[in-house]
Amino acid sequence: PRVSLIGAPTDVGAGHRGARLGPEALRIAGLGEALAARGVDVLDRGNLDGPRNPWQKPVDGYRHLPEVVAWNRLVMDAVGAELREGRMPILLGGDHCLGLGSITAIARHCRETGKQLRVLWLDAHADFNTSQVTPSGNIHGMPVSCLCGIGPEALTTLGGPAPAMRAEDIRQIGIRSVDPGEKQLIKQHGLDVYDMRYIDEIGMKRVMEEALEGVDDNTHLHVSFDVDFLDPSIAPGVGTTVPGGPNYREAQLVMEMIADNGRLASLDIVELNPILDKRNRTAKLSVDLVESLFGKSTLMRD
Ligand code: DIR
Ligand code: MN
Ligand code: MN
Ligand code: MN
Repeated sequence: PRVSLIGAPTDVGAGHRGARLGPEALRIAGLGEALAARGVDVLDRGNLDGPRNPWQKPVDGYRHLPEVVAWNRLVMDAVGAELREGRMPILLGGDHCLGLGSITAIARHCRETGKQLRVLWLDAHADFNTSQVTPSGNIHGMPVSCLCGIGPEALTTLGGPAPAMRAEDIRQIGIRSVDPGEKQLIKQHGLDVYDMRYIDEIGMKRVMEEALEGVDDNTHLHVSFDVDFLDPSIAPGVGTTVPGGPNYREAQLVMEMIADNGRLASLDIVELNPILDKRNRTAKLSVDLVESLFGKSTLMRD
């Protein structure tokens, strides 16, 4: 495959500063080199340049809405440009509000090319809040609702008429922190959530089989990887750790099964906060997982 790395160094959607350093942390951990070593044609497009983080309180339930809109426009355009060139975009965040711009571009590309969309949202959080129910005003807790057409018009219509995506196009995996109002919205909109309890009960292998069901040659598979998906004992370098996440092997299995499926067409790596990390270990683990996502495995398998 031909891959383009797009850095989006911002934390305007988050409640902690530091995710703006994510792109450099991933580069320093060797992301580009690891992909090249797997035979991937890698182009590093450098970083997008959006507004600085003004670090203000929420207004009407949204923190930094104009800045979030500006960053997401940049991301949408950059991701869209790679897709039109037939390259696989890897978005290096930045906080998870950027999933909105990334997936808006991807969903539009799917409409233009007649592909079915499947999004795997790997996260501790459902990111399905609205301004009415958010406990924080942080827009990184809202990209999924915005993609489904629920949210401020500036975000829901980023790429044309809302919704950018249907609730049935997404599968959420690893979820273990959902806010009270968010819980109701998830039920109401029928989101497919594989929470940690479900993973404990049926195991990661069956969860991934279910999440990938129907992903065929006519499907664009997008992975939105919030690094706080991982258990904090192995991935401390994120702003909002939640205990009880997938362990090292469960996370590897997720990536290996996506690789085996063979339809990965775009990826976000978000919420990495190297300020909170030790010796860049969370970025290194992320690179390790991306290697599996691109087909690295212990043995030759058939
Ligand atoms: C919480 C935390 N649900 C909120 N969200 C996220 O503020 O909306 N943390 N996405 O990473
Ligand atoms: Mn394409
Ligand atoms: Mn998230
Ligand atoms: Mn999260």
